Amino acid sequence: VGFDDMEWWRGKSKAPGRSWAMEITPDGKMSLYAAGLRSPAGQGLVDGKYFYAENQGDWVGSGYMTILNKGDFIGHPAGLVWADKPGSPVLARTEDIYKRVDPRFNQGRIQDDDPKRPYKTLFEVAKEVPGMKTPSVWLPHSVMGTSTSSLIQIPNDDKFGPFGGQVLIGDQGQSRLNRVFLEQIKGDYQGAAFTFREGFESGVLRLEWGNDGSLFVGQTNRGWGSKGQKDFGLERVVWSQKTPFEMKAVRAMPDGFEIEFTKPVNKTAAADPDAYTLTSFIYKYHPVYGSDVVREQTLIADAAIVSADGLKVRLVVDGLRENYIHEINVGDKVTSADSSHNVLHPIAYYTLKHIPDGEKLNVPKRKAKAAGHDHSMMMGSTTAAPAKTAPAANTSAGLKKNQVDKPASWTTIDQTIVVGTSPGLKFDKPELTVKAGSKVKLTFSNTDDMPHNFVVVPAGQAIAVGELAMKMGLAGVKLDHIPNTPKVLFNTKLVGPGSSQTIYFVAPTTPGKYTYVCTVPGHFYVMQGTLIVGK
Ligand SMILES: [Cu+2]
Repeated sequence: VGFDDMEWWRGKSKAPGRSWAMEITPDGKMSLYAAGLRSPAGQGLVDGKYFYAENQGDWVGSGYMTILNKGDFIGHPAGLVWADKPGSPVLARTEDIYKRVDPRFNQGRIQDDDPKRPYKTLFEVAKEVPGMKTPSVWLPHSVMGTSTSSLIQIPNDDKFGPFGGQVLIGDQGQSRLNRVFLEQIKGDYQGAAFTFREGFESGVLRLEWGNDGSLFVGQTNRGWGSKGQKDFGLERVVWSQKTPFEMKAVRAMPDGFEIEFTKPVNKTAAADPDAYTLTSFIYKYHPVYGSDVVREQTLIADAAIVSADGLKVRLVVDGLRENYIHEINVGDKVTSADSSHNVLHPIAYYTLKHIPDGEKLNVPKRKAKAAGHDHSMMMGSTTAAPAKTAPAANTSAGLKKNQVDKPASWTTIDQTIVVGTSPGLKFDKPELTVKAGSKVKLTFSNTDDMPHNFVVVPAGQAIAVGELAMKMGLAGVKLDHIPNTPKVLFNTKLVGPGSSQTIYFVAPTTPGKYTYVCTVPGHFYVMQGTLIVGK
């Protein structure tokens, strides 16, 4: 789609075929192929079929990759103005969408700021509109990336390791590669997304195989910030010939999932259904930018049945929901057979468009896990060891870490600080100074084009806290990427572009250097500053 000055985030199609995929025959004839594309930055063939990759924005709750067949309408309605032109294979019409979702709500605002507003999901609207499709595999926003780019199929040989036939997909904003396993259920593609490799030097944009089976990764952050701080980059991914301990594939089953690992698991550890955490969720379908995660539900694994060779675990799961994304987290309890390794990337996101037919295993249902196994407790358990950090001044003063109201007992404020952002994952001030034990009012104002938070931690702990935030997976998005650890002294929430939040805190009573950091996955490596606590 195109953007203009009139509420720029509402994408428009002002030229014939804009927001469409076009088909061009070998003899040069071009025709309309499929509609509803918002901001594709990658396309390619997977097993000879046409797939493309989409970016989050208006009408698109999160990035994804999907098959696109002739006549499909995949969701962004701007291009439907051309749907009744001669030769159009698309049956959906603008009115089909606009009578179900008001295209003008939230006038003047880029994000939906009313959590009580009724909404529909993409799959609910798609069920009612002819030819409207939902994506094959969602790539959950801010967890698996922010700006989906190229996709490329791994050749079906052993030159690139154990993932032949699967798909690699780049992310520009988070400078990473994700991996997607696809399968066909009821004639439709769906599957699971995993993290493959992070830490590229700039924004990952273009992928191409070398003759030797290595992968060339072309990168830029021109016009759009990236976690990798270089303006451009060209790197090569070469298989080390060592097989990582990973989830190779996740397949849908009539009663759950089957996880295939690259190496045999420790059978005792992998047979414990409590070793797996499952959550399902989806996004809103609406004309404003992106979407919160909605309708989140925790699922119970009733059984985890390990195959004789130790390579597969059949997870019997209660409460699967068709059309929802299922987060499957194998955590750190499932280990390799010799218990030497945890799963390198323990979280999979499976887009369950269809639950396959077939026989279900006769497994008794288990009750909800007892307290101590829920999300927040699990995050807490990672820091259950006695904390070496001194208790936060805020805690001892009876304030919250995210104290947004001026404490009633405060008659004065000793210091008022405003800190902002600069492009390229930076705070606008590299250093702030406060007096030990003083009462501080701090406003974090985000003028960047992506969300950030402001978190104060002891010196040297920024990356450790960031890595804890990364392990939160989907819960991280809900909890503003703030892990439950005493290492977080005080913090703002996740502040969106153009927004701000003011917090109140009592500065640490121990003078010295502290660090403020944005704990958004990827940002925390570089987006840091020094808080000097003076006497
Ligand atoms: Cu940030």
